[in-house]
Amino acid sequence: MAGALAVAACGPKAQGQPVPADLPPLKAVAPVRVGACVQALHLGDPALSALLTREVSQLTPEWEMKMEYVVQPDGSFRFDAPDRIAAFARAHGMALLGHTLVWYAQAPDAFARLDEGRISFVDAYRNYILAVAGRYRGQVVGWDVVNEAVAEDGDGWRDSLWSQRLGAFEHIALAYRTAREADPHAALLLNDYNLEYYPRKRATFLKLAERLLASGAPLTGLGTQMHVAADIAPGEIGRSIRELASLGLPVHVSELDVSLTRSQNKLLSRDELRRRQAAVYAEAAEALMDLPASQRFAFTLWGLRDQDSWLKKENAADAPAPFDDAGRPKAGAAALVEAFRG
Ligand code: 9MR
Repeated sequence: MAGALAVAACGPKAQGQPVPADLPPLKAVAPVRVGACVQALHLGDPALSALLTREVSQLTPEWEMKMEYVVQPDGSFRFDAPDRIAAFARAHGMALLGHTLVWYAQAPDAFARLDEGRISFVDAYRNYILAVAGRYRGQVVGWDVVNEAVAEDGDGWRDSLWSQRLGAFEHIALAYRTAREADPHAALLLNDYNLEYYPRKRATFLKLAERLLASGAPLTGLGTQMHVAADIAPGEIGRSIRELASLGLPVHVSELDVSLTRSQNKLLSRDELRRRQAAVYAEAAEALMDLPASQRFAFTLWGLRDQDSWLKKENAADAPAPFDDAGRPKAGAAALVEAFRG
């Protein structure tokens, strides 16, 4: 009844949809860590840092812990921005998720033009992982060790500088072994996207995880990014999460956002897409909540506010996040609260 009254006494209408005025923080109702990505640059925005502090219990650096930031043109490393994110997390009692050590999409020139007379490629690769995972040892709950390893059509693994120089499977296994060497306690995750859209990609992703485990590589969890569109068929997210959980490893909903403008179904009105967007947020949370507690790693949103989302930079008409530009909860945030409460 209290819930019904709260809904009746609606606060400001966020993006046209009524949201309870007294919506509790996500982290207060979720039985898992709730995360968000963040850029060091944005931590200076007091409205954002207040929203993060109120809503989430885990942070993922959106890009400043990747090679594109850490590796400088001369091959040296810089950590000022990721250190600021780590300090913010620590100061606010939040967990920190390292993202990401090895990504096919990022192969800095410093690696490509390595003088192997001075250092072998394999040593440079290991040194990088040891330096980064070692620096944040004891500060991170885990790492997305290898990001997006599986080909989009599910036909094997992605080609990259790393696979070419170190071997398609070997560079992946080596990344896990080296990350474990650097940090004995961090969760070591394999992270990928479109797993809910492409069953073949999901199957290859699971096979890769199985092969890593069989080889003795210390893989301890699976991340499913979930950059989805609001018109995704109901049930697909739940099916994907259940299948991913079949290996028995913890599952991380690692980068969830729900695009309006990427929807393929052009017959759906903007209002209908917003309604579906809230339902998709709920389905993702419910699917994770349906797993045994030991298999729920965390639930991470790739941007709390619309204005911070990479999708909005791609298409200004998008509004993929659970909070609007001003940080007011949208129907998606209300749906998450309901779903977390069970
Ligand atoms: O949202 C991130 C964007 O700000 C960065 O410019 C980009 C490249 O580093 O990465 C985006 O995040 C990606 C994530 O790291 C991996 N999965 C897909 C995400 C969206 O592209």
